Amino acid sequence: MALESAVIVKKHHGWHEVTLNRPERLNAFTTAMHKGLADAFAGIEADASCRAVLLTGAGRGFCAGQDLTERMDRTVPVDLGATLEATYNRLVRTIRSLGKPVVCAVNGVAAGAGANVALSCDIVLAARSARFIEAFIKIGLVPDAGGSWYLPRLVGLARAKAMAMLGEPVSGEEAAQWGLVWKVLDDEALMPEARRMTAHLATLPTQALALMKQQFDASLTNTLDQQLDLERDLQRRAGATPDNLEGVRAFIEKRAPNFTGRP
Ligand code: T3D
Repeated sequence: MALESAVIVKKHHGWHEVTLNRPERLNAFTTAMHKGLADAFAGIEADASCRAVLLTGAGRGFCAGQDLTERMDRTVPVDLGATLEATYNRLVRTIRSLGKPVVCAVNGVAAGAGANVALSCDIVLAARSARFIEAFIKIGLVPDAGGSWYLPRLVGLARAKAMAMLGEPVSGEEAAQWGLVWKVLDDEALMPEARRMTAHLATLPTQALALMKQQFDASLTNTLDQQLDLERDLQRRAGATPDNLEGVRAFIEKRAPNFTGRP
């Protein structure tokens, strides 16, 4: 019997849907899943016809973080710094630097690194039944996969620290109220809306979206002066794309634009 793949990539017209696929373990990350994700994102990066990505989980959970059964063997010393660098840090950097928007549909519980990988995506939608759990403290660890960077910026230090220190679940509803995610949706509405949104993003000016990713990431540490300089430089690049001209022409000609996403 063929083994089911830990990551499934479904290609749609203009966009790819990436599904974490270990539902019996709430899609907890294994070495095989990290390899599957690295391959999936490498393929997406190389495929110019793919202009947007949707990340979600199979079954009732989004992702329960690291598969703890892989961390039971202590007969050799474990260096979690080394595993982070090779897996989660690489994944988060890949998502953030990908020149295409990544939508995340948090379809259920998102715990530990599972929550923080979700927060690494560009637009996060949560099902009403979703739970975000910074579960690290329950096993004596600290937030990783970018969580200690995203959380204070998204929800403020008070909520970030309490989420990390208490490890209590934050509901989809609270996550939307707090600004942790873009929107909360009824469970049955989540995937149709996530797919509609990703397909729509795939028709937008891809280069401008890629530049926006750079712009907003830099804004989190830049001064206003630095950000004004960056806006000047990135607008110069956006203004040189065919999609800028197409957008202006379409407006003047009172028709829908046909963006190609080309540089
Ligand atoms: O190690 C490194 O590389 C460092 C990086 C670490 C990153 C991290 O993510 S550390 C944090 C790891 N994650 C956790 O500590 C979360 C552990 N899971 C839970 O606390 C709970 O499962 C949830 C709150 C996420 C969900 O609870 P619930 O009641 O909805 O489901 P459940 O019954 O606990 O889980 C369902 C099954 O999935 C269950 O298996 P079973 O009993 O049906 O055979 C459970 O053991 C399994 N499962 C859930 N999470 C994990 C897991 N198996 C392995 N690893 C998991 N993380």
